[in-house]
Amino acid sequence: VKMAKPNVVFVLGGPGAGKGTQCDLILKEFGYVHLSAGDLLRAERKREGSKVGEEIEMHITNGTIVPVEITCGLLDQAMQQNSSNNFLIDGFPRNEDNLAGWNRTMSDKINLKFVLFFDCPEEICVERCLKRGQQGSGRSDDNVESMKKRIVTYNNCTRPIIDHYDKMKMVRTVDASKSPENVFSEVKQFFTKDD
Ligand code: UP5
Ligand code: MG
Repeated sequence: VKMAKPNVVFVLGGPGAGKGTQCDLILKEFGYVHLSAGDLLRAERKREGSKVGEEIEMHITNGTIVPVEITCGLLDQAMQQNSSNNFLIDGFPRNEDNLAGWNRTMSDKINLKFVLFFDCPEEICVERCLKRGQQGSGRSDDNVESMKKRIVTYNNCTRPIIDHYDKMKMVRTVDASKSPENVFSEVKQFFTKDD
Protein backbone atom coordinates (compact mmCIF):
# COMPACT_ATOMS: atom_id res chain seq x y z
CA VAL A 1 0.00 0.00 0.00
CA LYS A 2 1.33 3.41 -0.86
CA MET A 3 0.99 5.69 2.14
CA ALA A 4 0.66 9.45 1.74
CA LYS A 5 3.34 11.53 3.41
CA PRO A 6 2.17 12.73 6.81
CA ASN A 7 1.27 16.40 7.14
CA VAL A 8 3.31 18.45 9.57
CA VAL A 9 2.67 21.87 11.09
CA PHE A 10 5.62 23.37 12.94
CA VAL A 11 4.53 25.35 16.01
CA LEU A 12 6.99 28.05 17.06
CA GLY A 13 7.08 31.02 19.42
CA GLY A 14 8.94 32.19 22.50
CA PRO A 15 9.18 30.26 25.76
CA GLY A 16 5.77 30.42 27.40
CA ALA A 17 4.06 31.84 24.30
CA GLY A 18 1.40 29.14 24.70
CA LYS A 19 2.49 26.55 22.13
CA GLY A 20 1.58 23.57 24.29
CA THR A 21 -1.71 25.06 25.47
CA GLN A 22 -2.87 25.81 21.93
CA CYS A 23 -1.65 22.46 20.56
CA ASP A 24 -3.92 20.75 23.10
CA LEU A 25 -6.88 22.74 21.79
CA ILE A 26 -5.97 22.04 18.16
CA LEU A 27 -5.71 18.29 18.71
CA LYS A 28 -9.11 18.20 20.42
CA GLU A 29 -10.84 20.04 17.61
CA PHE A 30 -8.88 18.98 14.54
CA GLY A 31 -7.49 15.57 15.48
CA TYR A 32 -3.81 16.31 15.09
CA VAL A 33 -1.17 14.41 17.04
CA HIS A 34 0.86 16.76 19.24
CA LEU A 35 4.59 16.12 19.41
CA SER A 36 6.35 18.58 21.70
CA ALA A 37 10.10 18.38 21.11
CA GLY A 38 10.66 19.69 24.65
CA ASP A 39 8.36 17.03 26.15
CA LEU A 40 10.13 14.29 24.15
CA LEU A 41 13.49 15.56 25.38
CA ARG A 42 12.28 15.72 29.01
CA ALA A 43 10.99 12.13 28.72
CA GLU A 44 14.29 10.95 27.23
CA ARG A 45 16.17 12.69 30.04
CA LYS A 46 14.17 10.65 32.58
CA ARG A 47 14.41 7.37 30.69
CA GLU A 48 16.37 4.67 32.51
CA GLY A 49 19.51 3.87 30.56
CA SER A 50 19.45 6.98 28.38
CA LYS A 51 22.96 7.91 27.26
CA VAL A 52 22.01 11.51 26.57
CA GLY A 53 19.99 12.36 29.69
CA GLU A 54 22.66 14.53 31.27
CA GLU A 55 23.43 16.30 28.03
CA ILE A 56 19.72 17.12 27.60
CA GLU A 57 19.40 18.42 31.15
CA MET A 58 22.44 20.66 30.70
CA HIS A 59 20.88 22.25 27.61
CA ILE A 60 17.43 22.65 29.17
CA THR A 61 18.65 24.45 32.31
CA ASN A 62 20.98 26.63 30.23
CA GLY A 63 18.27 27.40 27.70
CA THR A 64 20.54 26.17 24.92
CA ILE A 65 19.55 23.80 22.14
CA VAL A 66 20.12 20.06 22.10
CA PRO A 67 21.98 18.68 19.03
CA VAL A 68 19.58 17.87 16.22
CA GLU A 69 20.52 14.19 15.99
CA ILE A 70 18.95 13.65 19.40
CA THR A 71 15.80 15.73 18.87
CA CYS A 72 15.16 14.61 15.31
CA GLY A 73 15.67 10.98 16.33
CA LEU A 74 13.01 11.33 19.02
CA LEU A 75 10.61 13.08 16.64
CA ASP A 76 11.14 10.48 13.91
CA GLN A 77 10.57 7.65 16.37
CA ALA A 78 7.40 9.27 17.72
CA MET A 79 6.03 9.78 14.22
CA GLN A 80 6.76 6.19 13.24
CA GLN A 81 5.00 4.92 16.36
CA ASN A 82 1.89 6.79 15.37
CA SER A 83 -0.40 5.97 12.48
CA SER A 84 -1.82 9.50 12.28
CA ASN A 85 -1.40 11.51 9.13
CA ASN A 86 -1.36 14.92 10.85
CA PHE A 87 1.29 16.07 13.29
CA LEU A 88 1.88 19.28 15.20
CA ILE A 89 5.59 19.53 15.89
CA ASP A 90 5.84 21.95 18.80
CA GLY A 91 9.05 23.83 19.64
CA PHE A 92 11.14 22.63 16.70
CA PRO A 93 13.15 23.58 14.59
CA ARG A 94 14.78 26.12 16.91
CA ASN A 95 18.09 26.93 15.23
CA GLU A 96 20.17 26.43 12.07
CA ASP A 97 21.45 23.07 13.29
CA ASN A 98 17.86 21.86 13.84
CA LEU A 99 16.76 23.11 10.44
CA ALA A 100 19.71 21.58 8.59
CA GLY A 101 19.32 18.24 10.39
CA TRP A 102 15.60 18.12 9.67
CA ASN A 103 16.14 18.95 6.01
CA ARG A 104 18.82 16.28 5.76
CA THR A 105 16.81 13.41 7.19
CA MET A 106 13.10 14.22 7.50
CA SER A 107 11.81 16.91 5.18
CA ASP A 108 11.45 14.55 2.17
CA LYS A 109 9.38 12.14 4.26
CA ILE A 110 6.70 14.63 5.24
CA ASN A 111 4.51 17.36 3.81
CA LEU A 112 5.16 20.62 5.67
CA LYS A 113 1.86 22.48 5.62
CA PHE A 114 2.83 25.70 7.40
CA VAL A 115 4.52 27.19 10.43
CA LEU A 116 2.18 28.38 13.15
CA PHE A 117 3.87 31.28 14.94
CA PHE A 118 2.73 32.42 18.37
CA ASP A 119 3.83 36.02 18.56
CA CYS A 120 4.11 37.08 22.19
CA PRO A 121 5.91 39.96 23.92
CA GLU A 122 8.94 38.94 25.93
CA GLU A 123 7.55 40.27 29.24
CA ILE A 124 4.42 38.16 28.91
CA CYS A 125 6.47 35.06 28.07
CA VAL A 126 8.66 35.59 31.14
CA GLU A 127 5.70 36.26 33.41
CA ARG A 128 3.87 33.09 32.29
CA CYS A 129 6.85 30.80 32.79
CA LEU A 130 7.80 32.25 36.17
CA LYS A 131 4.20 31.94 37.32
CA ARG A 132 4.14 28.33 36.18
CA GLY A 133 7.38 27.75 38.10
CA GLN A 134 5.89 29.27 41.26
CA GLN A 135 2.87 27.02 40.86
CA GLY A 136 5.20 24.02 40.99
CA SER A 137 5.69 23.03 37.34
CA GLY A 138 8.82 21.14 38.37
CA ARG A 139 10.49 22.37 35.18
CA SER A 140 14.16 23.04 35.78
CA ASP A 141 13.99 26.00 33.40
CA ASP A 142 11.04 27.92 34.92
CA ASN A 143 13.25 30.25 36.95
CA VAL A 144 14.64 33.76 36.43
CA GLU A 145 18.15 32.65 35.41
CA SER A 146 17.10 30.00 32.88
CA MET A 147 14.35 32.26 31.60
CA LYS A 148 16.84 35.00 30.64
CA LYS A 149 18.87 32.44 28.73
CA ARG A 150 15.82 30.95 26.99
CA ILE A 151 14.84 34.42 25.77
CA VAL A 152 18.34 35.12 24.43
CA THR A 153 18.38 31.78 22.60
CA TYR A 154 14.93 32.45 21.18
CA ASN A 155 15.89 35.91 19.88
CA ASN A 156 19.28 34.89 18.49
CA CYS A 157 18.60 31.40 17.18
CA THR A 158 14.88 30.72 16.75
CA ARG A 159 13.69 34.05 15.32
CA PRO A 160 15.95 33.59 12.27
CA ILE A 161 14.29 30.22 11.60
CA ILE A 162 10.85 31.84 11.69
CA ASP A 163 12.18 34.55 9.34
CA HIS A 164 13.50 31.83 7.02
CA TYR A 165 10.04 30.27 6.70
CA ASP A 166 8.45 33.69 6.48
CA LYS A 167 10.50 34.40 3.35
CA MET A 168 9.03 31.18 1.94
CA LYS A 169 5.53 32.52 2.77
CA MET A 170 4.92 29.59 5.09
CA VAL A 171 4.31 31.41 8.37
CA ARG A 172 0.85 31.99 9.85
CA THR A 173 1.04 34.37 12.78
CA VAL A 174 -1.22 34.60 15.80
CA ASP A 175 -1.25 37.25 18.54
CA ALA A 176 -0.45 35.05 21.54
CA SER A 177 -0.77 37.74 24.20
CA LYS A 178 -4.53 37.35 24.59
CA SER A 179 -6.51 34.82 26.63
CA PRO A 180 -6.21 31.16 25.58
CA GLU A 181 -9.78 31.24 24.16
CA ASN A 182 -9.10 34.37 22.12
CA VAL A 183 -5.81 33.02 20.84
CA PHE A 184 -7.53 29.81 19.80
CA SER A 185 -10.20 31.63 17.85
CA GLU A 186 -7.39 33.07 15.69
CA VAL A 187 -5.65 29.71 15.46
CA LYS A 188 -8.81 27.96 14.27
CA GLN A 189 -8.90 29.94 11.06
CA PHE A 190 -5.74 28.19 9.90
CA PHE A 191 -7.12 24.67 10.25
CA THR A 192 -9.96 22.80 8.60
CA LYS A 193 -11.86 19.82 9.94
CA ASP A 194 -11.17 17.61 6.93
CA ASP A 195 -7.39 18.13 6.75
N1 UP5 B 1 -0.57 30.13 29.31
C1 UP5 B 1 -0.61 29.60 28.07
N2 UP5 B 1 -1.35 30.35 27.24
C2 UP5 B 1 -1.77 31.42 27.98
C3 UP5 B 1 -2.56 32.57 27.67
N3 UP5 B 1 -3.06 32.77 26.44
N4 UP5 B 1 -2.78 33.46 28.65
C4 UP5 B 1 -2.27 33.27 29.91
N5 UP5 B 1 -1.51 32.20 30.26
C5 UP5 B 1 -1.27 31.29 29.30
O1 UP5 B 1 2.22 27.94 28.43
C6 UP5 B 1 3.13 28.46 29.35
C7 UP5 B 1 2.39 28.89 30.61
O2 UP5 B 1 1.53 29.97 30.30
C8 UP5 B 1 1.49 27.79 31.18
O3 UP5 B 1 1.46 27.91 32.58
C9 UP5 B 1 0.13 28.10 30.57
O4 UP5 B 1 -0.92 27.67 31.38
C10 UP5 B 1 0.16 29.62 30.48
P1 UP5 B 1 2.59 26.76 27.42
O5 UP5 B 1 1.37 26.43 26.67
O6 UP5 B 1 3.29 25.68 28.15
O7 UP5 B 1 3.62 27.54 26.47
P2 UP5 B 1 4.80 26.99 25.61
O8 UP5 B 1 5.01 27.96 24.51
O9 UP5 B 1 4.59 25.58 25.26
O10 UP5 B 1 5.97 27.15 26.69
P3 UP5 B 1 7.21 26.24 26.98
O11 UP5 B 1 7.71 26.63 28.31
O12 UP5 B 1 6.92 24.81 26.75
O13 UP5 B 1 8.18 26.79 25.85
P4 UP5 B 1 9.63 26.50 25.50
O14 UP5 B 1 9.71 26.71 24.06
O15 UP5 B 1 10.59 27.29 26.31
O16 UP5 B 1 9.82 24.99 26.01
P5 UP5 B 1 10.08 23.64 25.26
O17 UP5 B 1 9.57 22.57 26.11
O18 UP5 B 1 9.68 23.72 23.86
O19 UP5 B 1 11.68 23.59 25.31
C11 UP5 B 1 12.35 23.57 26.54
C12 UP5 B 1 13.83 23.41 26.29
O20 UP5 B 1 14.10 22.17 25.66
C13 UP5 B 1 14.47 24.45 25.38
O21 UP5 B 1 14.80 25.64 26.06
C14 UP5 B 1 15.70 23.70 24.91
O22 UP5 B 1 16.71 23.70 25.88
C15 UP5 B 1 15.17 22.28 24.77
N6 UP5 B 1 14.71 21.99 23.38
C16 UP5 B 1 15.69 21.71 22.44
O23 UP5 B 1 16.89 21.73 22.72
N7 UP5 B 1 15.29 21.40 21.18
C17 UP5 B 1 13.99 21.38 20.80
O24 UP5 B 1 13.71 21.07 19.62
C18 UP5 B 1 13.00 21.67 21.77
C19 UP5 B 1 13.40 21.99 23.05
MG1 MG C 1 5.69 23.79 25.56
